[in-house]
Amino acid sequence: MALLFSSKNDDPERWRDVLAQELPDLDFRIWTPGGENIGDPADIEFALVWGPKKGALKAFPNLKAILSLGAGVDHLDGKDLPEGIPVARLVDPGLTRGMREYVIYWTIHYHRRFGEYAAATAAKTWQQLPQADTCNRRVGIMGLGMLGADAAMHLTALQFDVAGWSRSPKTIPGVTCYNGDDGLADFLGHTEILVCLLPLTPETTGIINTKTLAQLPEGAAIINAARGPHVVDDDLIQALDSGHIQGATLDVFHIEPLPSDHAFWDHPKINLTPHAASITTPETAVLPVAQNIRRVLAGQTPEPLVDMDAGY
Ligand code: NDP
Ligand code: OXD
Repeated sequence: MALLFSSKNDDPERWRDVLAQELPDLDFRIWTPGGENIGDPADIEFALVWGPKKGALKAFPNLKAILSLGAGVDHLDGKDLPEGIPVARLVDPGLTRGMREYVIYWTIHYHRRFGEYAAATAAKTWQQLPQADTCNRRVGIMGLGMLGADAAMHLTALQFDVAGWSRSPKTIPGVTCYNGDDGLADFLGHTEILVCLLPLTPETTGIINTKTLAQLPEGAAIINAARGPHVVDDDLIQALDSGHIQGATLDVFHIEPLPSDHAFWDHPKINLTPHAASITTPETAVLPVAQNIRRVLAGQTPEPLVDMDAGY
């Protein structure tokens, strides 16, 4: 039983070690562009990947499952994958906890105006600002999946006024749920702090643009922890410069690493993190990965299965 590991972002040796503890019989092979180390392609039954080379996975005739090293699967293109092989994305409690922290931290940053206090500190200005109550602060989460629903529930526990938007209708206790194109304008109109936790699909690409930003109330803030192309960069800069949007926290970008000449780096109303909202940690992520391998070996499908037509 062999697994092919292919990722430029993840440490193969760390993954080899943690997988060996869970599945001692697993033969761990690391992708190399020339095919060295891979051995006989017929041995490969599992592929654990982030951004594999186009078409590369079609070379393995006995592949049983493709396991994503990330929650998002926009690094995979259905056209490049072998037909009929299940693809599972990563759902890891450690990844979920990391995202929860990121969303709560930046929500509180805007809610409690800590950016303004940092600026006042730099100017040695002693001035208290009015303090709003969480009950009156409206936070809107785009995407109510594993990460969005978790963040929504924890913000609700902090007594924020939380809404969410998804493709299909949802019921989450304490969260006002909107869905579909018809629900978007209402959702945005009620959102002072907008958190994007959508998957990147043709429908969600460019969703944070001049039109949707204008639907947010004056002074709203943006937190994008999903994917860079959800945002139309120039539209966001314009909305920040006009003052309609007070600030944005961006973890993800069209090009990563963010090019050094990109306007986001120097923008006074933008906080940046380097795709670090929640980093996949092999020590926790190995459990769902190993569980999926066991499931497939037992004749079951890996979970959660990706609908490659929908793109998530
Ligand atoms: P899920 O697949 O569990 O959830 C996706 C959610 O988005 C679902 O609620 C889905 O609706 C909704 N959605 C999808 N398409 C649309 C649409 N067209 N209109 C409205 N809602 C839509 O994903 P996760 O929560 O696990 O992850 C979300 C994303 O977060 C990942 O795809 C990834 O890009 C990003 N991510 C970023 C990380 C970082 O460090 N920056 C780390 C991990 C993930 P429905 O429920 O109806 O299907
Ligand atoms: C993911 C990511 O999708 O790290 O898991 O962005």
